[in-house]
Amino acid sequence: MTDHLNPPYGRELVNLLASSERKAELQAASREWPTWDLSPRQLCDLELLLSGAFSPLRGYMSRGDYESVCCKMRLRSGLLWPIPINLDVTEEFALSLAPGSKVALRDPEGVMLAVLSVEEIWNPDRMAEAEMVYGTTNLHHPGVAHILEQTNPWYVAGRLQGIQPPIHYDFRSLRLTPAELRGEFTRLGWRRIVAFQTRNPMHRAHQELTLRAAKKVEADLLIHPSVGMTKPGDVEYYVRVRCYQALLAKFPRDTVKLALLPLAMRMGGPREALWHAIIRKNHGCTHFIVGRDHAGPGSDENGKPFYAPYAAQELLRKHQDEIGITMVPFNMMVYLADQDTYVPDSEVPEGAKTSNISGTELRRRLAEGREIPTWFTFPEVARELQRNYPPRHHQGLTVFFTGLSGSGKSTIANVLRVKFLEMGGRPVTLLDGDIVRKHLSSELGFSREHRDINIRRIGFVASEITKNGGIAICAPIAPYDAIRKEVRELIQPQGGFILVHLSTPLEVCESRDRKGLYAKARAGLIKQFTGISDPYECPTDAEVVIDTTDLSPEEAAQEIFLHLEKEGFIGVNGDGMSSFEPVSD
Ligand code: PPS
Repeated sequence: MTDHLNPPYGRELVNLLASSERKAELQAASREWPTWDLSPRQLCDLELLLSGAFSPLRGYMSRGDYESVCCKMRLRSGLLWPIPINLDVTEEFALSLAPGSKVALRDPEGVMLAVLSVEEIWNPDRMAEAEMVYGTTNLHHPGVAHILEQTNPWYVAGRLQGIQPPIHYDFRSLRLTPAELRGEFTRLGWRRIVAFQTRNPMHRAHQELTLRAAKKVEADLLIHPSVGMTKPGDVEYYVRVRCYQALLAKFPRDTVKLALLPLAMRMGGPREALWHAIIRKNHGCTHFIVGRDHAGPGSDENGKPFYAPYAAQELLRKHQDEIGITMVPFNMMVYLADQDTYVPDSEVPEGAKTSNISGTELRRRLAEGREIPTWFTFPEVARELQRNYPPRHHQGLTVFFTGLSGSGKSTIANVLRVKFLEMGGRPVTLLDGDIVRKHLSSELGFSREHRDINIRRIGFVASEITKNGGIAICAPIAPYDAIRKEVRELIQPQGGFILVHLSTPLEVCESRDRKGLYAKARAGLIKQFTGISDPYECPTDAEVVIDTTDLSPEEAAQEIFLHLEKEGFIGVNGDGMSSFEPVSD
């Protein structure tokens, strides 16, 4: 019995999972139906539809509901609902459907998760949707960018029958559906529950804020982080969850619970705050904390915030009674150094000195291996972040050479390899042009298409090495700018990426002609030879440019080393380990 808990939104907790007999029928019939492979965002939405976190929705919105939600924030029934929930598909797929069609919705492995009974198919005005839901069509808004750049152009409406929820192997004991969480609250004897939504690691300010909020309304606390898709660039949820787990010990016993919400956030500010509140009501919560700039997407290209800092609180204040959840509003918490305490910024005594560390500053400190003060975050949380965001000289790194044949790539790359080995600390792999062509790309020739495939393969291997903390030294000709940029995009998020352009002029390379290839190319014996009968696009984005005409390989390698040192990729003691040592467990 969970009757004493806050009732679901629309009074009934939706559960779209079909009975076992029905599932068997659906599975047998599904052979005839078209299949739609769900995107990561669609998987999140489906999971919350199936579990009833989006109660009272029973599927993807009809066109009427969608338009009403966009313009009036209400379903056609009049019920408040701020965010459209649709299945977006390609035009080709949409045109293969008709009302009455059934679609098998599958995960990336092909497992059928649900059956959609198609009711409507239409081509929405996504620009108008962005304007109405987010109040802007500016692509710097991640919600807008998603609608306009990643959402498919056709929407399909219809009811869902669930076969099984999306499969997760991580943090299973923390993944609780609304029904499971309600059951847990009942077991614990919790009635008044205040939920805290977050997409960031929690520091001392958040711990103070949530504790104060719980005390203020005499409620137990649910820490309910979004672990679906959040804002691009956020700390990945595996790390965050370990930070939250470390933080649990900082709360009074038996008054706090952690559960994960597979929500794909839209960064929709005020409207999203209403949505978050509805979802928490469905999980049985009575109260919901809304701080400064809730679900805020940040600022536009001119530094102007998309939403006013307390716009989300204003909107929820207006609608909280109608939703049936009480907002616990909070100002930003700041640290009063003199009193070693946190207070809301509205309660700072006049003239008092306050401190704060922004997300950007925190990332900078981590990248530089600097200390993170205990007034800002608990040491257990700091340790978790340091472990996962090591300073640059502990991160993986790719040094990517580009230049003509004979420009010195292989020789300098080899000097660099030996120097890194001498330094120790990170494993080193040399992906030299010739070696790669022997082992990884032996079937490829020198057409643009084949060269691009070759560079893409090198980039993939280097990105894996970089991700796993090693050093990849790549030394192909890589004559085309677009593919070099693609490789940079692939590797940069995994660690460091340094493009080194060996700009040694063609005449010098040709006069060296160590392999006799230029002579053959001039004689027409080798076709499509870079610099002679094939193009070389000089990079304009290289971090280091070296002309080796009058430089020894050691001197050239030293230039690269100096750059790596300046950028923090080599520790100050030059040993790759430097002054920073991760705090041992
Ligand atoms: S690419 O364009 O990046 O895929 O080229 P890469 O894999 O680095 O291979 C270049 C080496 O292959 C030899 N070789 C040629 N180079 C350029 N053009 C043509 N047509 C060609 N045919 C063979 C040459 O030895 C290159 O090695 P390096 O070390 O650059 O001299």
